[in-house]
Amino acid sequence: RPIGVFDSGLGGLTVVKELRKILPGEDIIYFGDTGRVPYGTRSRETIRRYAAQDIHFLCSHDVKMVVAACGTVSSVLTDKDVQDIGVPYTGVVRPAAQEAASLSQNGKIGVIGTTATVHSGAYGKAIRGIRPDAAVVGRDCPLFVPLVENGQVGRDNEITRLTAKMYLEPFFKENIDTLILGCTHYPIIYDIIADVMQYAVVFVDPGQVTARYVSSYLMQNGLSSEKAQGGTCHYYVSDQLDTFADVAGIFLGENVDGKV
Ligand code: DGN
Repeated sequence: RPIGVFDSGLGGLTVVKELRKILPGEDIIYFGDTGRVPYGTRSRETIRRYAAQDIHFLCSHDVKMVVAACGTVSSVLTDKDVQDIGVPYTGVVRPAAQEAASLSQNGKIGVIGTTATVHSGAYGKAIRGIRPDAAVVGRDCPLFVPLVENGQVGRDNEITRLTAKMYLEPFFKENIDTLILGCTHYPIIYDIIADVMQYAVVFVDPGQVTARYVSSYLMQNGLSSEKAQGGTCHYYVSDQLDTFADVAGIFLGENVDGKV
């Protein structure tokens, strides 16, 4: 049975990329809600309703685990929302919060993400649940998603660099030592973010940490083994099939022609 992964659009493919590195023998079904992206600017109720439909779609493909590869969805869904889906579920917030809580020396942790993610306070809650002394500072960076989707990436990109300075420089006053890249799109502009932060913090990429979590969960529960012989990946989108290959390439870092 495949692992089911979904996102509001194609950003969640950054998580698929990490999963495929760490679990190359596993089959994956990906659903990107490209017809309704972005979720990050929508209300909590709307995001929960959309996510329930996305999960339902994946479960109809008999997946063995559901991964919400989206900072926004992971921040907004409650335990109750996912308790009846019938297969194990993880978002990206808990694994990333765990990692940040253990990596931070001074307990001052920054989180960047969409407006919905930051306003939900989910990272702060998850981190303080593990480390009550932690101080979590969130900042939404709504321009990063459209910049990445419009190809304004690459270390020398002046527009994205200026935008990053506007969003990130205030963190210097806060004395954070750890920064969570709390949105699927941010690993794509990691070089710029790290330059602006002068490499003075430890970065947590929720996609990477979540892929490690999924791998150990499946292994520990006998749902995966080193000998898995699959490795297929099927992609489903709710709209814009014609631009899928181009946009997916940004996030996967490889050509996906012919696999949709
Ligand atoms: N995938 C979303 C996230 O990680 O928050 C970003 C895209 C969006 O819905 N705004």
